[in-house]
Amino acid sequence: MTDTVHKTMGQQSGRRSWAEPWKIKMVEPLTMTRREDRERALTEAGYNTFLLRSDDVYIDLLTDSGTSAMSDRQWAGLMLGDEAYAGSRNFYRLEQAVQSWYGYQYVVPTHQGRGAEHLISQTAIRKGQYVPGNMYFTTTRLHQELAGGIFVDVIVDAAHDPSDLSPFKGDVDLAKLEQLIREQGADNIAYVSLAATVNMAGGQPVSMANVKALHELCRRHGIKLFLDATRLVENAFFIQEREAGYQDKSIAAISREFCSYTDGAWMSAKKDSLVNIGGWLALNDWPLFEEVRNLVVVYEGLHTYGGLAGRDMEAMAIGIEESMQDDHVRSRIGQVRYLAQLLEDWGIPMVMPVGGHAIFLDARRFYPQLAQGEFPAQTLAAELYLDSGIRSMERGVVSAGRDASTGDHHYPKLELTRLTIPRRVYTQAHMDVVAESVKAVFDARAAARGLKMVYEPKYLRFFQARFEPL
Ligand code: P71
Repeated sequence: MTDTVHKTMGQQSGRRSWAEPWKIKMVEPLTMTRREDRERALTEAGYNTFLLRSDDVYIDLLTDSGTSAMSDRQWAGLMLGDEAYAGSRNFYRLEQAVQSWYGYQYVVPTHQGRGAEHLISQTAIRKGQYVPGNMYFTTTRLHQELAGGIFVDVIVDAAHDPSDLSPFKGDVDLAKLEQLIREQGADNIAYVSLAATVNMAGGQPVSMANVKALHELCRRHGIKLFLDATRLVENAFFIQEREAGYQDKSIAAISREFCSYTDGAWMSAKKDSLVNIGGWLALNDWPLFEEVRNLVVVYEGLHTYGGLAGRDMEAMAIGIEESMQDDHVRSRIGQVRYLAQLLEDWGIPMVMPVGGHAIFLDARRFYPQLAQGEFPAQTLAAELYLDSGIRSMERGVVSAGRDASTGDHHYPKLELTRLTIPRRVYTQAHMDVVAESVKAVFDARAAARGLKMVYEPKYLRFFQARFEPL
């Protein structure tokens, strides 16, 4: 007998516990790995977590992209796939879902987000035009650059500071945008590229006030505003929580209002929309859409399937509806916050406030002894894997790549390691194991020595680069 009185996590925090609005119907066994196996696997993978086999991973927090669990309704939807080459009924279901939940008029499916980024970049950017955005995303910026565009970061300064507690660190700095318009002229701006939430800033939201003001500014100058809607419902949650006047509005209503201030959107449905593959591009402007609809047949497939099977479009249509439910979003972000709370209490350095889809550990503060060129965030991802078999992702100097004109590394202010939480996949007990591993790696931080890059591919180098310990 011990005299310890155990308490639930809710009781420890002086609140009633909450739980997910679903129960588990099917389970997938995980590989339990041993330290010596992990050492071998990581060496074979060139110290790059993208090159690990998932069989060598215990808890996979590489990404929330395509890794979420579908519902029984979505799985049932797969059986309703109409695998016609043209005019599949599932396309019309998807089109209707995008029209009613996001509010755009014209829709093409794409195989995933970057397929849609390719189409919008190729049709809406003229060579040499500027594309201002609220911080870069890797694939988004690359497609803009491949189309001849010049990306300019116009996010608020607070986004680059991991300890700035502003509630809307995804906002566009309107003064920065106005200055760009003044200097370059509205005609030299292809469109404004707005992401909600901002992945590379730590999943930070954009306020409704900001998108509204941005809409007004763009309208005055005749510039289009396009939205990366990949994690919009998570953004809507933060608006509901933090912005005056939105507490009683639903996630669905907030999302729809947000979209109403934009001229179109691209989507990686592998995130918010709870599918393993899929995306779309939607516009309100018919002439531009006509170009997109023509180009999609070159790169993705006919405009009524865009690289997807009918069943994928059905699962996406159902996923869109599920993703917009308040209880779902609350529990999804609640789980991210549960992990964050433990880490915060233990003094682990990370981006604050915590965003919607992930914890971003601050590798600079983990490893002050490492220069950025010794890849602190890549080192932290490697150490976490060695400690417990948890897979995370580098989001620092490796991800930032090289400057297209000078060939030097981009040295981003943020040097982060992302613990990304798939939706509806892991339990609170998994989160406890993750928290304890991060703590163990933090306690051993003084021993870290850093890495050197020994192989570097030309595009999106972080996927395939190889490293060796220093
Ligand atoms: C994520 C991903 C997937 C990814 C992409 C590149 C490097 C590593 C991992 C993808 C996004 C995203 C946003 C805001 C567009 C895409 C591309 N994110 N916009 O976070 O987060 O979508 O992957 O479906 O092509 O792990 P796609």
